Amino acid sequence: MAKPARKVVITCAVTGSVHTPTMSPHLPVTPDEIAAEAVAAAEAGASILHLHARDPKDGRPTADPDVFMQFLPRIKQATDAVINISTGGSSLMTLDERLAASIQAEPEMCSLNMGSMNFGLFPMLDRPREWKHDWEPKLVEATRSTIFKNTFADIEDILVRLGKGFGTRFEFECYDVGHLYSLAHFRDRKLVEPPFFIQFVLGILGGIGADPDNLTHMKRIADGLFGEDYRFSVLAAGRAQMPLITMAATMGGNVRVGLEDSLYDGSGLARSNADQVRRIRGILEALSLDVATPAEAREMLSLKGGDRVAF
Ligand code: KMH
Ligand code: ZN
Repeated sequence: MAKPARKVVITCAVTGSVHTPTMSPHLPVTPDEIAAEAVAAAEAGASILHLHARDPKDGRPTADPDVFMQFLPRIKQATDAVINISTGGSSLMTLDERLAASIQAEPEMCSLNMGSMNFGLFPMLDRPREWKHDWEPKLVEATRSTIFKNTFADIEDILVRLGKGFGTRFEFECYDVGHLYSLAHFRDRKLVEPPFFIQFVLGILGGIGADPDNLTHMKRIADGLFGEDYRFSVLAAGRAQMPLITMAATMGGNVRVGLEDSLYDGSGLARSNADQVRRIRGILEALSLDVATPAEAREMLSLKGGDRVAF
């Protein structure tokens, strides 16, 4: 019998903590904006919504669970999409701060960053601009001398508290080949169970570059380490986003879009997250690839279900 057609999971990362309000007027900041953008992205075809929170007053990244709780229930009520909460936050937050919202919300899915690293956003200061808020250039400059800390102890802590504690499963953020070996280490210690959902993160300064050879290399190494036990997805920073996620789809992978990863759509600024979802959806359809529904994504990734969360 012919194999059933492969479905492609579209994740949309709605706001993140990389970009700042001055960089795009379309970046959602308030709980109302984050909820509206997330719901529109799901309606456009995203089956996973990767979410960060921002301080409604000035758009700076926050990990405050009270802010998350102003949009998580609304998104859940309006869509069937899988809600995936960031545990990365920003490099200025402590691990406890980064985990607080997920511990309260017990979500189906969280991100899990697979290694400590430099995470350089400071080249964005090269372009002169009138900043709307003082915190923006300060936060971007701070990435020259701070470390995005994700030690083995931190990773184990997240796997135990969220994974074993609440049945939360993970988007394993792998920014370089070594991070795949770190995931294999936790697999060998039986702290994580397949199927693994591995996000190959390309183009962050401090991680592997956004080029096609690196994507094929990441996949080759992951194939050797995890065989049939994993699904991969790709996110690529900035203008590399669409070309590399298109390549990922043709290689059997899944895709991540959203203003967290790139502010662009075609030659200009993306006017919304949903625009990027529609853009990749059109590309997938032109390649005769079907988009996974939330139910199909849940089945592929063995998620616990949207009714087993605490919001
Ligand atoms: N900002 C991305 C490069 C997280 O939230 O935990 C990776 C990310 C990390 O989404
Ligand atoms: Zn994120």
